[in-house]
Amino acid sequence: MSVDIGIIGLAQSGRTTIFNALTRGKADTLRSVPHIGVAKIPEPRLTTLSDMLHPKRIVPAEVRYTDIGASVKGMAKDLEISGQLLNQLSQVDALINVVRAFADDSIPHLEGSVDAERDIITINLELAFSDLAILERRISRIDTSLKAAKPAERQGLLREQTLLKRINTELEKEIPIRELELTPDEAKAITGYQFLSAKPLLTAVNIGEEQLPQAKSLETELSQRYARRNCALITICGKLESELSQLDNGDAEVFRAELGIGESGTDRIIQRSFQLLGLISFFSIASDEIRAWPVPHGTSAVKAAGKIHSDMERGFIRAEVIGYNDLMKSGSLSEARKKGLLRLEGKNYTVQDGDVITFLFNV
Ligand SMILES: Nc1nc2c(ncn2[C@@H]2O[C@H](COP(=O)(O)OP(=O)(O)OP(=O)(O)O)[C@@H](O)[C@H]2O)c(=O)[nH]1
Ligand SMILES: [Mg+2]
Repeated sequence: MSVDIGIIGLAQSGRTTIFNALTRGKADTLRSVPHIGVAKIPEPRLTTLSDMLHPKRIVPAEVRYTDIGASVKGMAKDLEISGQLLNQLSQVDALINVVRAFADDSIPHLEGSVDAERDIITINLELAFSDLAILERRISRIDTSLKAAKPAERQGLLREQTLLKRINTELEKEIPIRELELTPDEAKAITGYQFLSAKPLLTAVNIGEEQLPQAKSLETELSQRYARRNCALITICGKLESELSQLDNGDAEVFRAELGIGESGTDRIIQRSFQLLGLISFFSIASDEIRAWPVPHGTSAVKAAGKIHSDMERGFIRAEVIGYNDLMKSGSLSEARKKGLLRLEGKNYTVQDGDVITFLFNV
């Protein structure tokens, strides 16, 4: 599975700048076209594992970022933009909304002033409008279908319509779908619609360098107001991070230390989006390669094998599993084996974050 994240926001909010920071890219900020790039998910456990097992290669998990290119403002009204945009947006697993907080008189704001909270609300409304338009169409289409429906079909249609109407009512009260309590069946019934307000959302407040001393307090304050279920908020200095992303890690760290910013802002964005998606990592060790794989919480061993190769899923026999911490305590795989810490697990074993797994399979 590749993880796909869409970067949205108002015009000139810094989307392409943050896209460049995340992907270590050099996309031209002057051109408002879609950009696609890949970022490696920072995973310190890969380094420790590699120090212990000395593989030839280590392969981190990846996230794919799409800088949508167009502003989502007015998306629901402008049908021509909305068709294309919706197509792109509906395919991503999560959204990052870039909101401008940096001050710069040479870069005029669409609304005449810089006001991050206003823009957060605007974007949330845009996502809700887009979903409301889809809901309205679908609800009336069900009305039409019901007239000609056979008794056997009626029940399913009515159930779907009741659910859609309930969602519609909540959205009209400005409650996004990601905040609703849906049963697994209900959630499944609406996945096909790819509602935008149902996607996990990370709001990235793009601050200027001069705001760095307040980054933490601003983040806490805005998070209290806007971070909810499946929705988080962080502050990031996009311009600085995009410059640092062009340096090698050692040099970037020296600069960070000088500026008094500890953790890398891009690492934080990547990790937070990973958490928002409910993903965990397991590690495979095979043919001199250690590799991190992102899977949703609750993934079974056989499905995890399928992430690596469909043959592994089909011919699955067993998984040889050890938790990351157990392996670290043992000091080596052979020591862990001696101590009986390597477990043999079957198809239905639920993979845990940090599991180090070797799959045994038939081809
Ligand atoms: N001063 C300052 N300028 C920034 C910052 N972040 C981005 N910018 C500038 O703001 C302008 C817009 O940034 P972009 O990354 O192109 O924003 P965008 O949302 O992709 O813009 P469009 O795609 O053109 O709508 C560029 O000139 C950036 O250099 C920042 O933190 N401080
Ligand atoms: Mg751009």
